[in-house]
Amino acid sequence: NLLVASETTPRLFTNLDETLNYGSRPAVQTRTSWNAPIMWELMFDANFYDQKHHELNTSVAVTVFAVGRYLEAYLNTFLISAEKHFMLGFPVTYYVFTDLPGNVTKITLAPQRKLKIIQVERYSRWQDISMMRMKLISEVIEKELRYSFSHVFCFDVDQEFKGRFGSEALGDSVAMLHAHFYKLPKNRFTYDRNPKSKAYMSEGDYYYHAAIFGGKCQNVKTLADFCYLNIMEDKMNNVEALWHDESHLNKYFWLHKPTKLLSPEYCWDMLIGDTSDILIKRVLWAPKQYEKLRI
Ligand code: 2GW
Ligand code: MN
Repeated sequence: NLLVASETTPRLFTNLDETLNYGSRPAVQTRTSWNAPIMWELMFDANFYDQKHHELNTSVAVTVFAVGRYLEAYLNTFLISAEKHFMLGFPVTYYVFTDLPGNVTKITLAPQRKLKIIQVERYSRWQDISMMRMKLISEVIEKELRYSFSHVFCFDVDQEFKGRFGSEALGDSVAMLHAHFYKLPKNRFTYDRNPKSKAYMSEGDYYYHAAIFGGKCQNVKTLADFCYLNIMEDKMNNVEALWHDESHLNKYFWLHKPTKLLSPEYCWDMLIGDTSDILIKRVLWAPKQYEKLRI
C-alpha cells in the first residue's frame, strides 16, 4: 500500500536543479566546487521550474528598502519593472520599508500580488541605513513572512528588471555573483581584511553582491541574524567592515555555502564593457546618483 501511495503521489520533492544542463554554457563556470549550480541563461527550462513551483505552491516575499531620497529616485522603477519580470504568475508580496509611507505611489499589481509598507526610521549615516536592513529583514521574517511565504528575496532598490527573473532563481540559500568580480582573481576581491572586524576574511570562494540574496525564509533569517549580530559587535569595537553589510554577507556565505548562485545576468552593470558572457540582462543597476543622493 505504501508503494502504491508513493507511485500515485506527485513527486514534489525531487531536486529541481537535477535537470540543469551544465554543459550548455562552456565558456563560464556553471557549478561551484561544492556542486551548487550557477544559473546562466540556456542552462534551464523555465517552464519546468514554473510548473514544479506551482505544484509546490511556492510563494515569494520581496524586501526592498526605500529610505529618504531613494524612494522617489528608485522605488517606482523597481516595482513597475518587477511586475513585468519577477516571478510572474506566482503569489508575490513586496515589503517596502520606508520612512515616508505617504510618498509611496500606488502602482497596479497583477492578481495574487500585494504590496505592504513598513515604516522605519531614517538613520543619519547611509552606512547604517544599509546595514540596519539586516535587523529589519530578520524581524519581518520572524513576525510575518515565515507563516505565508516559502521563499524571500531581498533587493537593493536601485535596480531595474529587464528580463525574466523567475522561479529558476529560487533555492534554499541563494547568492548573487558580483558583476564586477566574477572574472577577477580572488586576490582582487574586496573582502574585509581588517582582523578587528567580524567580517574579516583571508580567503573565500567568490565575491557576492549584497544587492540580491534570497532563499527559504528560515535560511534568510539565519543569514540576516548572522550579519546583524556581527555588525553590532563591530560597532561595540568601533570598527566598520569595508563594504558594510556586504562584507558580512560575504563572510556568511563563506562559512555557510549557498545552495545556488545567480550569474551576473541577474544583476548586471551597464558600465561594464565586456558583455560576452551576458546572454540576457535580467536586472540592471540603476545609474548611481551619488552627488545628489549621498549627502
Ligand atoms: C545609501 C548610500 C548612500 C546614500 C543613501 C543610501 C541609501 C540606501 C538611502 O538613502 N536610502 C535607502 O533606502 N538605501 C537602501 O540601501 C536602498 O535599498 C539601497 O539600494 C540600499 C543600499 O544602498 P546603495 O544601493 O546606495 O548601495 P550600493 O549600490 O553601493 O550597494 C552595495 O553596497 C552596500 C553597502 O555599502 C550594500 O551592501 C548593498 O546591498 C550593495 O549592493
Ligand atoms: Mn545598490
